[in-house]
Amino acid sequence: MSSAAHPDSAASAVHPPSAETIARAHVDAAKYEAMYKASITDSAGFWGEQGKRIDWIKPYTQVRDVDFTLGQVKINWYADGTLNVAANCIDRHLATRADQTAIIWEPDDPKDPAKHITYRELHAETCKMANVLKSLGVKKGDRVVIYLPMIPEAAYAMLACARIGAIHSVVFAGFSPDALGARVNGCDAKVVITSDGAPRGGRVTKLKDNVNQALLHDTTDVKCLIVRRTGQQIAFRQGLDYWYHEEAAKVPADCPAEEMNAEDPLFILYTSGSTGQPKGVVHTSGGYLVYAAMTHQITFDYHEGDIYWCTADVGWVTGHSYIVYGPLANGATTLMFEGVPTFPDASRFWQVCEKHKVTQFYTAPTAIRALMGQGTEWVTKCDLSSLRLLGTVGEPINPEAWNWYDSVVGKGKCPIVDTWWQTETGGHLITPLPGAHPTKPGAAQKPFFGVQPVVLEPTTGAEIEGNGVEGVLAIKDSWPGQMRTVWGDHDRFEKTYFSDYKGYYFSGDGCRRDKDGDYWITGRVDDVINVSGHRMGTAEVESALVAHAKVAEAAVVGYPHDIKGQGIYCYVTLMNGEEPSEDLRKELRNWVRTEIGPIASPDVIQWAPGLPKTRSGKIMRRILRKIAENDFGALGDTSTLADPSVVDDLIKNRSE
Ligand code: 6R9
Repeated sequence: MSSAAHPDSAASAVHPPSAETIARAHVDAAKYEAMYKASITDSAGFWGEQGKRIDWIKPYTQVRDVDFTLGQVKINWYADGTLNVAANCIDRHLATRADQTAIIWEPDDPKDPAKHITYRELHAETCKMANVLKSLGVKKGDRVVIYLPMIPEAAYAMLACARIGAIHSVVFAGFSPDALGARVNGCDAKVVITSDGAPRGGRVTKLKDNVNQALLHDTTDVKCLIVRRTGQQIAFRQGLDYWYHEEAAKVPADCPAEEMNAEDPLFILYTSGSTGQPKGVVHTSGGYLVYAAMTHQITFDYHEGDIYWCTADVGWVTGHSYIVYGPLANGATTLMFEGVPTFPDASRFWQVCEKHKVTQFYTAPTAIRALMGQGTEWVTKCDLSSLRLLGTVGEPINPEAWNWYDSVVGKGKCPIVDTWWQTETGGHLITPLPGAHPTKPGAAQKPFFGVQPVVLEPTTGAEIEGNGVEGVLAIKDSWPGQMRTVWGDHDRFEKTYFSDYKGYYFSGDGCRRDKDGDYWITGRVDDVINVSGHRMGTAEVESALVAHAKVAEAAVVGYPHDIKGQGIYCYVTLMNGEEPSEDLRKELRNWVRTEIGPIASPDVIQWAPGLPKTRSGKIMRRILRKIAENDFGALGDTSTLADPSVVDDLIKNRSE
């Protein structure tokens, strides 16, 4: 992949919004300036007003109570208010839009019929799911793991938890049994909701088998609720397993919505960091919903009657905020897609846009690059005249992909919002707003309301003022969608995000601020890699590799990959007496796939007789990254290495 354009290069052409876009937009340039200023100078006043976009059972009187000081970090928004998130996403729309479609479900196989679920039906289905969970003993505050394909039941399950005050933790259906088991244990879940199988791209993953394997050594009697999707055979655990359709038939289609405090956890979502195992990011109810709803409306310029489609999976935060919570809080019609962009062929996305007359389309650069490589005919043969706005998320977008998206998909008429945010941030933090900002290919551009990005000098942590500067990206003050803690480990929360740069939330990303004050995200500056928009800690892949009996040591780095953005490059040192071979390479690749999941599949495994280490034994990843990038001229200082000759060996073996 060519990296994001340098802000001063010719590729950074400016695309001003059209008069039509400006006229329709909720926010134009002048309004952005005024609102942004107000959001910073009077944060409590601004968010106090914005909080009213959702319904409260007991209105809040306190807006914010925030401290970013290491050792006493606390983040509270609307703390004395009470509400129910599911009631906000469903019940409050019933008076005005009960018969409007809430969810359009498009199945994996285009030959199967799509489903249109109205708000009235969403209410009944969510209530049934809520009552079934209750019948299995789930109470307010209990954790429920959701391990489902992209089927409507995934949304029902999330909303059902919210309705009864249970905390959901959605695990992407592509994760392995081990990864699932770790997450079930990590949050001490009472119930896992899954399906018999998950069809994707014409192939079926045996989800229930994975759950059985994940729970093999479980002694806490985790129950499992199984949605029938494929009809395949499954192994039932007597006394612990329940078919959803059988249980749902026994319960009423109405269930009261629990009164929740604004700061009660809504969900836990595990995400990768630079050290250790994935951490459970905790989002709470009130602030998260206000922020998801507001960003969904303004960034995507959502209006009544729009058909909005975000292609993410609910296993990631993008699916939480921009398939389920944001759109439904706004009473929107949100499209849920079970399949993949290239099945049955590379026209699938565009056919779905045509079929359902999609107005806003939100996807990841990796998908754009993959489809771009297939040629334009797949796009041009579809009628995309309904499209009004395009969005991207997950990784920096290279200008070639941006320009293709703009001209071939958007026909030069759709503004592109390149939204920078993270699992931790709950919603967009830096993004152009369609009617307010001329866009630049590859730039995430402007802070959303209330967001104060700063560029820090990486070593000293000093704020770098002015424009035309580069450093690491941190945020100065809180916003309502910010994560509150790491599940069960507030210390880790503080250490991870507030200890490197005192007084700031540190994002882990690098960035530039160009001459116009626009932000360009340059990618992670820690040991997190971004493979096809999926976040992965190199430490996770390393610990999977060293768990193999023949592996003595492993070091993993990212390297530029044309389609995936970054690929996974593994240096592996074998145990004494073990011989490298193609078979072993295959075996290790499969091993990592089973330990973590197919998304963690190594792209390159290089045999490394030794790894470059400092005298204190620290692996010098900087050098390994350069070798993986084939950039041998810029290895930097290798004199502190315990044995500098290992570097020559690695370079020699690089092309093998
Ligand atoms: C929402 C999401 C977060 C990391 C983040 C950054 C990268 C996301 C981006 C982007 C450049 C964008 N990232 N959006 N980089 N431009 N528009 O992706 O959350 O899975 O937690 O990943 O993704 O590196 O730090 P998450």
